[in-house]
Amino acid sequence: MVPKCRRCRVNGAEVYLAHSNLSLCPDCFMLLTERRVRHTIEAYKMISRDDKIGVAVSGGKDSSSLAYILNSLYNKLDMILIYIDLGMPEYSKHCLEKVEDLTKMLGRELVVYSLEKEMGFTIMNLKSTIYGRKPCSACGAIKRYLFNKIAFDLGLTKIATGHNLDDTAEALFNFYIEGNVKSLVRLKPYLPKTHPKIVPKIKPLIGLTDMECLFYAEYRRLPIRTLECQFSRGSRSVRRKELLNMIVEKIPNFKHTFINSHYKRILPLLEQALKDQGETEIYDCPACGMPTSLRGAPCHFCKIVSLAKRGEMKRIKLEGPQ
Ligand code: Q46
Ligand code: ZN
Repeated sequence: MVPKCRRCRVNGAEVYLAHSNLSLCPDCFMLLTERRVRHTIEAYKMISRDDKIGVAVSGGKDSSSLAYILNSLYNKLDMILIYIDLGMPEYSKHCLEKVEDLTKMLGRELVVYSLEKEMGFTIMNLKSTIYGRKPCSACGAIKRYLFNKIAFDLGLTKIATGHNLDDTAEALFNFYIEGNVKSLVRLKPYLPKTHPKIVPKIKPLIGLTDMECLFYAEYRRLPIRTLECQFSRGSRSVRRKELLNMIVEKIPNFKHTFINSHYKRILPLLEQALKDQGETEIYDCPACGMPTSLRGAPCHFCKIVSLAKRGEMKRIKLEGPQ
């Protein structure tokens, strides 16, 4: 017999949330998911009435759910969608179609930035220049830089990204293993303005798992991509997520506890330690004028662009928050 939803006690439960031992029907699941996002936004004071928000969308389940939830929770909010076309054959076009459908569904404006048209190269060009390696760290650095630059040029006050609990647990896990304290400190649910050209970043989905975002997008019938980026399979981040999921099978609330302890207990200590060491300085890139943690040297984005244009991609260390 199908168990009843623990919330309404009327409908049959379809979703089981192991971390809270809760079985829910689709309606109650969607309602609870939206409430949890609102709670995250309020807890971290992510949004204020006069904000102009740019939602970074990719056609995936997370950013589509994010745009939909923000649109329904704050329908008076000044909000646009931003999509970066990375120029990957088939995949980028497919994602853009989904993003355009979502934009129509929400009745919002969409800004599309084409890497090829604006910069003269695509992620495929990078691929051919990184000997045998996936272009993901360069791709991530490009997207972080461009979302910030586009939002800054458009005069937006915040950028909302669809990073969820699984993404965050995976990234924290990686930075802990690497001992990468600077990146650990920058990986926050709400990254405030630390330089006049840095647009604050918010992650309203940080309390939702991959599975919750997927179910939400499916129950709401959001247009989401059905293709995966050719470089995502078997990547290190995917393998780290699989590893964490194996732990969750034994300890269902492991990721929630890991993230909560990090933000409540460890992050304040790390932030203080970096401040004491004077490691929080931000400089202007001599090539593009945008902010960088590198003193007197071109920022990571400018390095990638110049190497991509010269057709060589050396092993460069790319740091930074998601
Ligand atoms: S788009 Fe870019 Fe991802 Fe593709 S190349 Fe890697 S980072 S996998 S989110
Ligand atoms: Zn630069």
